[in-house]
Amino acid sequence: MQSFQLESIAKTAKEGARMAGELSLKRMKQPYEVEYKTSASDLVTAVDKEVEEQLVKLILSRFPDHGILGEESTFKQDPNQFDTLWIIDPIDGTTNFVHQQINFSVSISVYHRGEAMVGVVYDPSRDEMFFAVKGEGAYLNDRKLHLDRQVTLEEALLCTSVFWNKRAEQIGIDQIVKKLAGKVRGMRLLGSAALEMAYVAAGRLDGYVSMSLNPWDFGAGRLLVEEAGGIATRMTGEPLPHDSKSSVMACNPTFYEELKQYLNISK
Ligand code: 2AM
Ligand code: CA
Ligand code: CA
Ligand code: CA
Repeated sequence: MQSFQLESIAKTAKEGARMAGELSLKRMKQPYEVEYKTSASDLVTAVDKEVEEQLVKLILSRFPDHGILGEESTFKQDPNQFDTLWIIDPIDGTTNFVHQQINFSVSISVYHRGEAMVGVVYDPSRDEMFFAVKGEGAYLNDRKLHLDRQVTLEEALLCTSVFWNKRAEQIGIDQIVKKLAGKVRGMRLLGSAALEMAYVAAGRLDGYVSMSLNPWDFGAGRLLVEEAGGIATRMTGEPLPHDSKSSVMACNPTFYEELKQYLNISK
């Protein structure tokens, strides 16, 4: 990827995240439709769809030959046929958007031939822009992020999501998380995977673990964590994919190996 293009892609990603976040905040104050996707605990709103449509429009107006993989499937072509792929989640934390009206985010990442180049997570409620470019570091607004503090697992504040279902019981991860909760300083569950990973990059959380997330949940967060000096992989230690579901562990490097010993059970 040419540096000129990387720069304009990064600029558009940031601009798109701000536009999407501001639109969500505005729509949140008006009535909107809420639907069940697969169950009462899996919501989608008219705002998720509208925001994704606006993002797709912006991206294609500037980069008509790029592909887009979005949670709400607004882009109609096969995303695998493009060298440059935008992976977007218009509202990460839809349940929080509906109930709490805070703690949701927009997540945008750009991959070139399978490699993460740009990652943006924007929290419109707090006006916090988490931003990373491959090889150029991670930022929260204008502040550069560095995970240079030594943290042991006993001192760590960990975060998890979507563990409490039948599949979790079958794999046994509910018991593993319970055991981990007894070991670490504290456990949190915020409800936006993208924001939780951004918080790991910013040192507000020391680690994040989850089963079976989609690339739009972790695509941006993983680059933020990596560029801040942390590690983000599958629970097996394998690299995170950009085109399929995966478990995720993202943390301060000090206790990565120790945490992996607890989690090394499944993809
Ligand atoms: P979403 O709000 O974009 O759907 C919630 O704990 C986190 O997990 C959010 O990042 C949420 O993203 C994601 N998630 C993915 N699939 C989910 C599901 N079936 N139910 C609830 N959250 C899900
Ligand atoms: Ca969803
Ligand atoms: Ca999501
Ligand atoms: Ca979403």
